[in-house]
Amino acid sequence: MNQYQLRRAEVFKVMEAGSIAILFAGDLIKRSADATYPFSVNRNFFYLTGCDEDSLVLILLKTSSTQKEILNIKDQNPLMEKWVGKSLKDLEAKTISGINTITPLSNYEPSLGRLMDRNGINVIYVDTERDSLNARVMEGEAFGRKIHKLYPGMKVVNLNHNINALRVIKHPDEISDLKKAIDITQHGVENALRHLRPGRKEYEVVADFNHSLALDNSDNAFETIAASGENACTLHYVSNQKTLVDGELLLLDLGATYGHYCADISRTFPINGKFSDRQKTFYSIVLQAQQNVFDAIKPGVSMGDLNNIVKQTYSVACVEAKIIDDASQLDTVYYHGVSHFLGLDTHDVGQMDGMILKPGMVITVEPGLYSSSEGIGIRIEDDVLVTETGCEILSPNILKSIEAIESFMNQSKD
Ligand SMILES: [Mn+2]
Repeated sequence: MNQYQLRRAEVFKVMEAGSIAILFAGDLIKRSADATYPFSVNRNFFYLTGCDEDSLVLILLKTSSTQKEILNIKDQNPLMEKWVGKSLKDLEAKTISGINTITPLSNYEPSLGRLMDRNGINVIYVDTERDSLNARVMEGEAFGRKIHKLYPGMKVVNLNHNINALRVIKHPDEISDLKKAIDITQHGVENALRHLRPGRKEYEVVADFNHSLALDNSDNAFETIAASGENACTLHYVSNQKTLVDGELLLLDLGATYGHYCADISRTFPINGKFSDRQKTFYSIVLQAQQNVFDAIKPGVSMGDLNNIVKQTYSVACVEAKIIDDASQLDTVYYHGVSHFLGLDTHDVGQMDGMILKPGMVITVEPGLYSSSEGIGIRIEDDVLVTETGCEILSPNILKSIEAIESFMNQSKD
């Protein structure tokens, strides 16, 4: 069985007999006139099928005696293919997903009605998420509402948290995709660094990163942050307009994707190629906090524990370095969490609250330290796999120590 088959088998375990689960790849979203935004597949759909095309619909049927999988793909349209290229074919869909029954989308609604009728279906599972009362209605939610209307009394259940829980534990194939995304990110960081010098603009650094990503046939996992000097104290600074000043630091928070898996890396570099003593002091404290977190990561530890380690490190070191007067001022120089899940989404799905680390989880470790009065903002972020006994750093080769950064920056200027 391939990975997608194994994942669907896990979803079947959650389903009651006499039920159907429906998942949607998502539709193209109109931009203007006949232009659409680039398609971005629903990640749970992708996780369960491996198929990456708009409009596809996955149906899982479970009765007391059988389990059936159906993938609905676009009706074949040779004329349309002359304009937009080939759509997913039967055999291709079958090979990728491991689903034997592939049917055209035009068949989906009539056949769904029949399936429900003939199999005594009384539960419909959808996958829908809503993080705000005013968020756009997604396909899964719209379908759930339609079922409520058409089949009074039918139970509609949301599978979203069940699928998210599966996604939290990564398979070795997923780790391998993440490592590729991280390698591409490393190329991009090094290209940006080769061209980094005072007088250039923050957005030019972003352009150098993006140029490298494009050559690696990759894309941004999220909007790149290139924040120099005091801008780095704004956590999600993305306007990237400032001119790089000699003597200031540049904070980069960026990531490439591979097969939809996201890298998420932060590095902080001296714009002129050399850290000042004060910058070194800040940098070393953040590096130490990150190392202390790495040392603590193992199954059974909570994300809250990890953040406390950063705070403990800082509450001594930052007072000693006179960055703050006493530990009570800590939240003026450190004001975010140290970790989040990483995977098909940059801020990957999974319940964070009270989460206890387990082998196979992938998290970021990203302590930061920000003093706007000193014009210094630093964040160092690596991606980490939780193992049986500790952790594996997935991004060990991206320039990080003061010596490595300075030596790279002073050799490779062109
Ligand atoms: Mn991050």
